[in-house]
Parts: sequence; structure tokens; C-alpha cells
Amino acid sequence: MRLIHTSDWHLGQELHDFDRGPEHDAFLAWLLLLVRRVEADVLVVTGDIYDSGNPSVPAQSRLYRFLSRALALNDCLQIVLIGGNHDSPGRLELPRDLLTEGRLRVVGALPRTGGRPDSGGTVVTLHDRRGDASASCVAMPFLRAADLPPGMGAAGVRALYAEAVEHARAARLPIIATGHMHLHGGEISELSERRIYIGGEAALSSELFDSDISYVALGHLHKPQRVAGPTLIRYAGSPFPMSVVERAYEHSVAIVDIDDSGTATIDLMPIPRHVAFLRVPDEGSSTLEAVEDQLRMLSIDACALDRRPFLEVSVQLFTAEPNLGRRIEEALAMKAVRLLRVERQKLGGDGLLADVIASKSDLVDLKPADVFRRLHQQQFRTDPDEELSALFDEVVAAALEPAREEQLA
Ligand SMILES: [Mn+2]
Repeated sequence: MRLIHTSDWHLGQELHDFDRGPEHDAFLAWLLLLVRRVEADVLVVTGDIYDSGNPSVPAQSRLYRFLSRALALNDCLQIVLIGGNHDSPGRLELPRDLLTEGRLRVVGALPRTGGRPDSGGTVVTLHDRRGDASASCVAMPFLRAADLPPGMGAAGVRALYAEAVEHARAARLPIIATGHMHLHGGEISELSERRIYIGGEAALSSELFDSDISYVALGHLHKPQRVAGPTLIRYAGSPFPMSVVERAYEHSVAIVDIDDSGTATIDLMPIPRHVAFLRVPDEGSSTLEAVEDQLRMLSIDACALDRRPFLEVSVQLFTAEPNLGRRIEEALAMKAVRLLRVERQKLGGDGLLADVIASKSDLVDLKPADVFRRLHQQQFRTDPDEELSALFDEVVAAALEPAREEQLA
């Protein structure tokens, strides 16, 4: 059987107020054609379907339009969607009662039976185009604290997977597992992935997955990558750069073929880039004069507004430069780009919290962990130790997650 694994769509995402909708439309149109062209039996989307727990109307209609077209155009296609840490479990599962056809399975949160977590309830039987059952899928979503057995920490995650996989083994078919998590050894994209904690751990071990699972389809890390482990484990990655740090990735979807013996082979299909993503300079920062020169030399073809390249600029500053914005704008005069932001690299400053806050343009760069560290320095003249920092990060991560209470009864 053949499945397509894709992830981290972040429908509804905005980049400094620029809408990514046209990029999502281009990606989904391409994906729709791909599903047909490669005759995929199954499409698996491993979380962060939406960028926020309360997605916009256009973001939701984009998802439903895609799903209905994909199912209508491909008679045998099955689709499995799981919730990520950005998704509201309840909102994702909202249309559940309409999904009587059985070809679309949405798992926003770990299923419950009689109020108790029931990881066996995640198992979905996958069929090939002849209609034969040909794999069992453990459709495990992002796991929240309330899903885990109390007091077990990360071992609870292993227990939930073990129970679900045991359930899947009963069908004696190749097993596919999904997840939305950060595994040790995975390469992160600092600006665009929120830190997550599962069972109190920032990253889990790939030993979580048994060697008899044919393929582990993961979401959360935005760079497409394989992670070493007892079996074939892969992050599909996001469909296009969600931030400037992802601009050099070759975003792709994975086409996974699983033979009757359960052996998986992978073919990566690069996703065409609808909108270019530029940074000046390419790495680090340059003096204002060097940046101006480089900007003037940019050669950009005329194009529709929503295809104009995104641009980030990073300037070294030794003193305050009141004309910075105007000088950048002038250097970019008539160039068809969308300027996201101008990063100011202040050299020689002592980086006090008050200095950073005083410069409004730097506010977007302030991370809660930075503020915490600077306040700690101000108060106690030292950095917070590792344990305190980790606890703080965990609290922030919990505060950013859409609430579990939103889940349907
Ligand atoms: Mn995520």
C-alpha cells in the first residue's frame, strides 16, 4: 500500500501580518494532484493542522474544501488527521459526527472510553485500492498531560503506545504509528516550533517505538528528516517555511510504500516553493551600508502581490540609527518584496531588559525565556539554573497549548 505523509500545515498562519493563505492554496492544489498521480491509498497528516487553537474561517474552509475534494476525486483514498500542540483537540474533532463514510479519521485528542484514556481507540484499519485491509494505523495525536497515566512521566507515553500497538498487532497487518512530539536527535527550527513537554520531557527517545512498526509518521519538527531509531521514523516537515530559519529547507512530502511483509520504502517529493524567502545578509548581520548595497542589487521579477518574496534584513548597529527604517525603504524602492522585519543587532550594548523593551522593533524578538532570564539577572545577578529554566519553559508551553477541556464529551 502507498501512503503520503505530510505535516505541520499551520493553516491560518500569518507572518508579520502577511497572510499565508495563497501559499496554503498552492500547496493543497499541488497535493491534490499528487495524491491522484501517485495513486496514494492513504494520506496521513501529523498535526499542527491549524496554526492556532481558534483558527480563522478561511483556514477552516481551506481544510474542509481540501478534504472533500481529495475524497471526491479519489474513490479509495483514506485520510488520517491527528492533532498537534497548536490544534484545539475539540475543534479539530468537531465534524466527527458527520464523518459517517469512514474514509476520514480525525483524532484531535487521545480517545476516552468511560472517561478513561483509551489508546486502543486510536487504531484505524487502512485499506488498499482493492479494498483489502492492508495496514493498521496507530493514529496517536499530540499527548497532553491529562492523557498520560499519572506519575509515570515520559514512561507513560511508552505505555500508551505499547497498549495501542498491542491492539494493532491483533490484525496481523503491517503497523504504522503516528505522533506529534520532539524526539532526541531531531533538528529543531527555533523560531517556528513552540517547545513542548510530554510527561515533563522536552524530547523523547526514539526507543519509544518498537522495531515491528513499519513506519512512524511524526509531526512537530518543521525540517523534513529521518530520526535514528529501532525502525523507520520520519518527520515529514512543514510544506513551506513558517519562519526565516526554514528558508533553506527542501520541504517535501514522503511517499511511503509498504509491502506485504511490512517493509517500508520512502520516496521524497519536493514541494514547489510558491513564494521565495530572502534574507539580507544570508547569514548573520551586516553594516547598514553593506545591507543597503545588497538590497539595491536585489533583482526581483514583477509579480502579483501574494507572490512577492518575503524579506528579512539584519543590520549591525553601533549606535542608535534614527533613519534606519527610511534608509531600508529607500534601498528597496520599487522592489516587489514584502519586508517582514529589520532585525537590529546592537553591538557594544549590555543588553539590559529595559534597553530591549525601549526599542519597540525588538519586542517581537523577546522570548518569554529571555525576559525571565533577564529579570532573574536583574533580581539575583545570576542566570536561572537549568532546573528552574526548564520548569519555566514547561509552564510557558502549558500556557500556550489549547486547553484539553475543549474536547468533545
Ligand atoms: Mn507542533
